[in-house]
Parts: sequence; C-alpha cells; structure tokens
Amino acid sequence: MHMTFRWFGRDDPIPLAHIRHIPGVSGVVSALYDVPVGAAWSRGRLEQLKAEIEAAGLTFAVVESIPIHEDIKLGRTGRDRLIANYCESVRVMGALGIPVLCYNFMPVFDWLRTDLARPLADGSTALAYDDRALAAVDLSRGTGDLPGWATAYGPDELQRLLGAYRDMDAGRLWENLAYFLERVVPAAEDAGVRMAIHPDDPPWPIFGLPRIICTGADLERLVALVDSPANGVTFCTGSLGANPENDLPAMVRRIGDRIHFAHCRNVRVTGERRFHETAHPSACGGVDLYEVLRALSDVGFKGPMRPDHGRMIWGERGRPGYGLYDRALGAMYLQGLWEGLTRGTEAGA
Ligand code: DNO
Repeated sequence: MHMTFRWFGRDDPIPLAHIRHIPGVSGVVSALYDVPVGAAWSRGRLEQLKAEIEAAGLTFAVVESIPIHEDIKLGRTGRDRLIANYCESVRVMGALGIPVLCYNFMPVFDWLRTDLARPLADGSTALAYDDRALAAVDLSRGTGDLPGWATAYGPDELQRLLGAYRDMDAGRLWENLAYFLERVVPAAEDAGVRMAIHPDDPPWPIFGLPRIICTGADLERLVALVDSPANGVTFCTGSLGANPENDLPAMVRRIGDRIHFAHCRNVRVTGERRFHETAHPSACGGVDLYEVLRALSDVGFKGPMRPDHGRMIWGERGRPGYGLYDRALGAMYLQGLWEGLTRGTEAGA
C-alpha cells in the first residue's frame, strides 16, 4: 500500500508543499478539472500537471477522474466518438506512467450530500446526507443549489437530461456500462492503466435515477463484465459503508486483486438512508477500518490508498470534506493501522 492525497490542482487552497509534510504520503491523486466532459485529454496539459506534482517531491499516482459523458451512460448515438476520446485520454495517462484511473458511472450526479456542514458533538462539522432532505430539493432550479460536486447544470439542461433518463432502468445502464468497458478496458490494458470504478455515493438511487454500483454483488458483476486485471474497483469505505447491509471486509475478500485503489473514510448511519461522516478511526463511526484494512492486507493490496473526506476542524475553511487537517490525521491513522497489520509480512515489505 502507498499513501496518497487528493489535490484539486491550482484551485486547491492546499499547496502541494503542505501535502508533502504529511509523513508517509508519497503520491497525489488529481485530474485536469477544466477539460470539457467528453473531450480527449491533451498530453501536454497532463504532462505539465505531472511535472508540477513531481517538482514538489511527490508522484502522480492516480487520475481521479476522467468523467464519463452522459451520452455514453445513456447509450446515445455518438457514444462511439466519445468512447474513442476516452480511450485517447487513457492512452495519454499510460504514456506518462500514471497507473490508476478512478471513474464513476453515476447518472447525472456524482456524489451528493444534503448538508455540507453538519455540526458534530466535538464542535467540528462534517458532510451529511438525509433522503428526506433530498426529497425537498427543487430540481427545477438546476443544480446550482445542490450541495455536492456534481457537474453544474442549468434548469433547462437538467430537465432535458432527467427526461432522457426517464426510460432508463438499471438493466440498460448495466448494458451501457458493459459497452463502455468492452471498448475502454482493452485500451487500458495496452496503456498499462488500471481502471477503478468508484461506487455510487450514496449507494442507492437518487431523484429516481438508477444507481448500479452499490453492493458487493454489483462489484462482482462489474469485474466480470470484462474479465481483465485492468477492469477493477476503487474500494470506497464511506460510500459502501452508508448501507449497513454491506459487509465491507467480506466484499474486499471477494473482489481481492481487482481492488486498485482504496478510499478510506468513516460514516455513522443514523437512520434509514441517513448518515453523516466522521473522523477516520473505527471508534468514531460505523465502519470498522481495522477490519477493512486487515482484509486488504490479506488479499495482498499493494495499490494507492487515500484518506477520503474529513471533518472541518481547527477553524479550517475550504472545500467541505477536503480540508487538510482531518485528512492528514486520517492518513496517519491509516498508516499506523497498516504498519501494525503488515510489518514483517509481504504486504508490509
Ligand atoms: C468524492 C469523490 C468522488 C469521486 C468520483 C470518481 O469525494 O470520491 O467525487 O472522485 O465519483 O469518479
């Protein structure tokens, strides 16, 4: 395992130099955030980003993400050209030696929360989600009011997109995912890139849109769609852990060497489809990170791991979930667990 840290590029208030101060963090997880969805990434731009990361003494470990155009998810005419562009971006990554690509296949919205600053008992704030609050969201105003990092859509565009998904059920979404992977995974194999799908967050349908990467069975179906080591998973403990029926360590053991990236964070489930995020340690939330990491070390996980969302603490302001302080504490906690679990074993070598 090697510890990494997400960095949002020059717009990120956290400088790379500060990331470098976190003991043990060697890699950066980043992306070209301003390329329009569907366009191929330019080698020159990615090379520049890589050079900037390396100049700070870090490596470019993971691209998170190259977003997938809605026409691919919808299976519309024109998807072949968009998929060709996607393959080109994957080839560019491979040519620069960036080995892992985290992506998702969630219709319209990426991860979503209904509260960006829920006060916790310790005086910090954290991201929270409540299905009842989601039901009250007025989508006729576009995505502008939504707390999350969805691509921004104006009211008309959003209504058109939601309309296009009206007839889309989970079965067709799976078909479109298979169509995409059948074409992109061979390109990834050739380029030496490992694809790592991010589970749906939260792991259930929202706004009536299907979501298909929510359970252990879904992850197993995903890796079987194209049976190649290049077709793998980002194991996100917070996304999957929001559904108390998911047995995370068991899932790790079943997916095994198809886990190419680990996102580690903790959540406390407080009701039906209701949860808030917490500090990383097992004692702070409902996810037993000790057991998840034990399972990861047992399956010989050697990939990048990153501390996922943290609380906002010590008066820090900035991108909710992505402050420096609590994620840095998370990175230290996770490395401590890992050292304790793996010292003297092959995984800890
Ligand atoms: C949220 C992130 C996700 C993730 C994408 C990957 O904090 O984990 O936005 O980057 O779903 O495509």
